[in-house]
Amino acid sequence: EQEDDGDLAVQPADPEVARPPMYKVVLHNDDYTPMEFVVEVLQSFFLMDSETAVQVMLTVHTQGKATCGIFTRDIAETKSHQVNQYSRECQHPLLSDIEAAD
Ligand code: TYC
Repeated sequence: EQEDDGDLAVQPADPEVARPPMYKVVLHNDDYTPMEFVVEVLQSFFLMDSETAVQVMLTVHTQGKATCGIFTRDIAETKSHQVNQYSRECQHPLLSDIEAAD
């Protein structure tokens, strides 16, 4: 008699099945947060070197917003919340949010 492994026991080879939806953490410009504070936030929460952090900060300053990193939804939400909470604690109006990357 033939043994039936069943289709459910086999993981599909399609890589789309294993890839979770990704989210960008987006930083927004404002008129009051000091540039040095934004650079510090980018270095500490997104592990950027100082040159990259200055570049991203200047992109936000001139374009209005920029992506700080791309993560799974839970990580993106946590990073954005941490940035907003730390900025509020330091009494700066700096804000981030998340956007679907795809
Ligand atoms: N526009 C701010 C200033 O001139 C600097 C700034 C950059 C603020 C990036 C927020 O996400 C930001 N001091």
